[in-house]
Amino acid sequence: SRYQIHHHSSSLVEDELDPFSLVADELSLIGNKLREMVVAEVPKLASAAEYFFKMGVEGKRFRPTVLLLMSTALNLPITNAPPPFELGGTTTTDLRSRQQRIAEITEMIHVASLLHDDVLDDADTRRGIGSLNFVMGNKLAVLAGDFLLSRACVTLASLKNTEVVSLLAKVVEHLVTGETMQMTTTSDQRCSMEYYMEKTYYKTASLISNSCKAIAILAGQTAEVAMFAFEYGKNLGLAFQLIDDVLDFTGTSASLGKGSLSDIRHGIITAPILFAMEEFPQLREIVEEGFENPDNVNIALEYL
Ligand code: GRG
Repeated sequence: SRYQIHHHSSSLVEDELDPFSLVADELSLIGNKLREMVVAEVPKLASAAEYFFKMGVEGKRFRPTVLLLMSTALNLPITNAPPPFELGGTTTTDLRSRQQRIAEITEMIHVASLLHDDVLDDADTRRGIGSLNFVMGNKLAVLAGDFLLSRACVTLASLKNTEVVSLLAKVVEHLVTGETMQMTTTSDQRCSMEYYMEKTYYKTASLISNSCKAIAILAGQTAEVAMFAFEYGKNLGLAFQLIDDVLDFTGTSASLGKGSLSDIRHGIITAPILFAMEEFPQLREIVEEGFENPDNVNIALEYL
């Protein structure tokens, strides 16, 4: 809901370039496929696994959107003609459907990481509803995340491309690495922009960059083009997390689908604080004292 689709925009140009509406039909196919992919035999596991794939709580689908657009860009032969901004082109349906599988796998890995993240953070809200751990307990939330990862792996293996398998398998390690870096920091690390950017690559950008690269590999593009796709996804992912971190300070519960100020209250130092610290070195003392004391949250906010 933070990136609303404006179906009734008055400007034709805006409509044509709205990335979400360009792939809206295909995104709904992916939504259906995801619901099929998460069907489990054991009823309790089934209801846990399908929790965030139901209509209305499917999130922004940012990653699948980017990946479908990446497919459109990379499956077309390079000509001097302007990009048609249309799906299909010379793309074979077989290639396109293999790339749709990447979009589904990526979204499934993403949701699995959200389920585990909410357990680690003891979060009570996600996407505007009770988090799965809050509604069904930590144990089922962990198991549902594991289940989604397994289903993602099976689909990944079915693509029979070992390079793509290792790229996305590595991403899971990166998610774990980023999360571990976030929860085990020295005071110097917490105040370092370099550490923040490295953590952000692992936590957020790696999934987007490596899945973009996977799209390029399936398209049969050269290693150089695959690297450009990776770089594009990496920068987009870093930008996405920077915006997410700003929104944590500026957003409302309604726009965020969870409470605001959750990072700082958990003692997680993000870009807005790091930038403010460059301008106001005295803020570092507050950061070092920590944010268990809510007064310190308010004092830090004064500097933003
Ligand atoms: C089990 C794969 C796995 C990982 C375990 C917990 C963990 C390690 C990693 C957590 C990584 C994490 C939560 C990163 C944050 C990524 C992020 C920007 C989430 C918000 O994404 P949006 O805004 O969410 O795209 P929606 O709800 O729209 O899908």
